[in-house]
Amino acid sequence: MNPDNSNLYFVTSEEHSNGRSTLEVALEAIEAGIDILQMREKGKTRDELKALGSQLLRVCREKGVKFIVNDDPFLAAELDADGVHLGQEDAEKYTIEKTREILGGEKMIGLSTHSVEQFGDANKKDIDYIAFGPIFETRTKDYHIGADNVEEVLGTAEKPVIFIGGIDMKNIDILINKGVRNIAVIRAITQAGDIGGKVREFKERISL
Ligand code: TZP
Ligand code: MG
Repeated sequence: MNPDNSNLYFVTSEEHSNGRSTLEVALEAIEAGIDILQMREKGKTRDELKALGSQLLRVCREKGVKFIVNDDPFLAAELDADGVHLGQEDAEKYTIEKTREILGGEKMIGLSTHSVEQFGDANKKDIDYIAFGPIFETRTKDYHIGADNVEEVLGTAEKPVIFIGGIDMKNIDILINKGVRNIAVIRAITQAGDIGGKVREFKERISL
């Protein structure tokens, strides 16, 4: 991730893709200009994730899109992904130190945070970016934390912060007006009728 630029971070989810495959959705999103893709498929087996991951990685590499694997540093290493994204529980299970050993120094480690306190802890860790959210209502979590702490988080951040959770065209200006330039999105892209068009719309808004 380029810390000086805006980044559109797309998180896959076949179960929220209106019957389309993640590969199909991802190909359109990559073609249209996402910056980072995270493979996050809770319903797939490890073998399925390996097969899908190697296809996604190939297309991401061709287009200069960073490819991140959710949850599993070993799978990220096997696939030679650009990094891994850990939730708070994953980080407890593997630890950041062990994840770094598994992946090597050049790869990215991202960590999810859900409060200002967790964000403060993450800020001191040997990780490459921090995800903060869910900001707005989302299908994936049963709570959301709102946008009130966004400026504080941005003001104290020592690494790139990616805001996530329920972000769509109707609420993105709330974040943009607070200085946000990195956003992560699932449904606003996976459920768009015109995936490429939606990606370009998001890119335009965060690039202003
Ligand atoms: N972590 C916090 S919110 C979220 C994750 C994985 C889901 C975001 O999905 P959507 O559809 O963009 O609300
Ligand atoms: Mg996880």
